[in-house]
Amino acid sequence: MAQVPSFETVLTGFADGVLTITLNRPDVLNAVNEQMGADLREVLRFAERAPEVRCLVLTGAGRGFCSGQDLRERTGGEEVSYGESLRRRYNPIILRLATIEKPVIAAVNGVAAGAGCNLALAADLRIASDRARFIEIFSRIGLIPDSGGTFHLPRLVGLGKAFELAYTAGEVSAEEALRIGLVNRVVPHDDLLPAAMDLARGLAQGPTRGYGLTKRAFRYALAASLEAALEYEAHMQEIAGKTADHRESVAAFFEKRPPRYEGR
Ligand code: T3D
Repeated sequence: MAQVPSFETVLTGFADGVLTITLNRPDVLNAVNEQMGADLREVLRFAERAPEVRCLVLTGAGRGFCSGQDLRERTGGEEVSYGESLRRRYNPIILRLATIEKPVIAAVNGVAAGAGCNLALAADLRIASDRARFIEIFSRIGLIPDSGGTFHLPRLVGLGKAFELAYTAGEVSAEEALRIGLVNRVVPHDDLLPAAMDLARGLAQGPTRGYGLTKRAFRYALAASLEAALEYEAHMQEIAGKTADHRESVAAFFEKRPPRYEGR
């Protein structure tokens, strides 16, 4: 595959079809500054285009996952348009995570706050360390949940809980996150990356074209009527039915052997 590019604020690793993206500003709990926003947009663009990348793992260096917008960039006294900042920096990242036709796993190693929390919520799956904490912290600074928070949070935990988390900006422990459906799994801290990589490697060896179509169909159905969702399923299944992976899995079933998926 083409060389994985290197970045100033984001570390990358590639093995077994899995691209690992590590936010790397540990001194500020991986707060997102201008550079990190650009690096994240770039690495996700690369991941989308590289066919060898069949699954993504997003995690943080040090004791934080991501503490959201770097507030030091907001203390200079100059007028900043938050709307413009979201449209230019954050929204493209959230949209790419949500639409890239490859599984995305957030391996949440520590505190995830503000846009950092909502970055994790935009992933398809979340595995949390038992040291993870989730904070929809925006109301502590008089803001509203952004970076997809208004979309993903109520869908994951229900509207009532979403209001509670947004109004109180309360901390959700890993254990509570599991209970309310904010994460898929909690593991002991030292097992986080091995567990995330195990899951990611398994997915990367799976029928990833079908996973991508599943993701499109789920995303479409979130904002559709039943009738429209059924029609979209038929459309996606038409495509899935023509994949090499589908043919291979049917052949493998009758030959009583494990299938070998190629993601096409
Ligand atoms: O602006 C726009 O473009 C609009 C978009 C907004 C999106 C957003 O994300 S708004 C929300 C911004 N984020 C926050 O408000 C979170 C701020 N951080 C905190 O409240 C706390 O740090 C945490 C609750 C996340 C963790 O607390 P704790 O006690 O575990 O760690 P700490 O000691 O507060 O932080 C450790 C260091 O990281 C500390 O630096 P120091 O004192 O060791 O030099 C702290 O200042 C720094 N840090 C943490 N978060 C940020 C940060 N520095 C800059 N920006 C941060 N977001």
